[in-house]
Order: sequence, then C-alpha cells, then structure tokens
Amino acid sequence: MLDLDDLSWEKSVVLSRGDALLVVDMQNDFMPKGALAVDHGDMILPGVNALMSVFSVSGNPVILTQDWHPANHRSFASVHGDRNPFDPVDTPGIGPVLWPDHCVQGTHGADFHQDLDTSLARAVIRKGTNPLVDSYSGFLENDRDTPTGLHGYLKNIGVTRIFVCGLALDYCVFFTAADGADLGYEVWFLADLTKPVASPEGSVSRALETLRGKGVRFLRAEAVKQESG
Ligand code: VGL
Ligand code: ZN
Repeated sequence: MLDLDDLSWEKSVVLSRGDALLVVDMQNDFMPKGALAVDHGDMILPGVNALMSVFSVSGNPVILTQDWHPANHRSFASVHGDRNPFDPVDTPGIGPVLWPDHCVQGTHGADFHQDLDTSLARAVIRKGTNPLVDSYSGFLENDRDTPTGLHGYLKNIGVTRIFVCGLALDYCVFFTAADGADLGYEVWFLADLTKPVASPEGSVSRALETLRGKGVRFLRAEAVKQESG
C-alpha cells in the first residue's frame, strides 16, 4: 500500500512562463456536508487560495475545473432505481462505483465553495455534462476519447508544465494529473492541497502508484517559489 508518506518530494520549484495551476472541483458538494463529501475537503481552501495568488501575481494562469452534471446523469445511483451510491458498476464511461446525485448544473452543490477566490482564475472548464459519460479528468471524458477543450486551451496559451490540486485526490485530481502526463505535460502534484474520496478501498494508493509510474512529481505548496527579479 503506497501512501503519501512513502513518496519522495521535490524540495523546490521556481515558476516560469509555461506554468499553469489547475484547481480541480472545489465545489460545495465535495465539501463536508456536501452530497459527495470529501473528508476535510474545506481544509485545503486557504492553501489553494494562497497558491492561486502566487500563480496569478507572477502572470501564470490559474484554471478551475467544475463538475457539471445534468440531473439524470448515469453516474448517479438514483437514476438506476435499484442501486445505491458507492455500489460497483461497470458500464463504459461510468464507474468504478455509482455516486450520490452531486454537482447538478445550476444548483448550490455545483457552485464553487464561497471561500474559493475564483476571481484569480483565468478560465473555468466544465465537465461531466454528457448524461451517458462521466468525466473525472479535466482533459478527457471517461470514454477516454472526448476532449473537454482544456488541452487545446493550454496549448494555445503556451502551457507546458501543470500543477494540479483540488478534489478529489483519487478521482478527478488523479485523472487530470494522469491525462496531463499522457498528453506530454510535465506534471507536478500538490499532495498537501488535495483530499481523497478513499472509496473503494485502495483507491488512493493505486492513484499514487500510477502517477509515480508516469513520472509525476510530488510536492507541497511551500515548495513553489516565485521567480525573483
Ligand atoms: C469526482 C466523483 C464523481 C471528483 C467527481 O471531483 O473527484 N468524483 N464526480
Ligand atoms: Zn461527478
């Protein structure tokens, strides 16, 4: 079982042109008391805001992703009638488990947490809008083929390195970081600015193992330094 404490950490990185910060799904439904609550999900808010500010004052773009489902999304246990949230499922584009209804378009649960400083973001990428296909990654839907447009946007503005944080470590942050690596970005994973769903068992260590295998670098937010002079 690989856990965060077993990773080797990058001690410092100086930001330069071509760096972008991706802030994944910092929405009410993933916060404590939300529909798909991530334990301590709100604890990372101050650190995420501080890092967004570091990127933005140095002229580096901050991009938010937003889980944005229609009310009848196939990833919701409720649309299957006889199934419960967290039941395993194995339909193309959906799974490995079913979810409680969450992040329904236009609802309070889908809004960003009120303490997230969204004014620092240059773009918001919404995902999960196809009722038949989920989208954990900010880059590609779970059919592993349909782009969200994020890759085109980042290429267009000259981004080559991405720094990834947000919720949840073992789903949307993991898939965003993994796809970023597969798409050729240098990926830096802000391990102290993310929290996991941690279901099913082993999801966190599998995610970390996979990221490590793809050459993703792990760091804490304090390791990010602004270019001086
Ligand atoms: C997420 C499960 C379902 C996430 C989104 O943001 O990690 N997880 N939808
Ligand atoms: Zn979702």
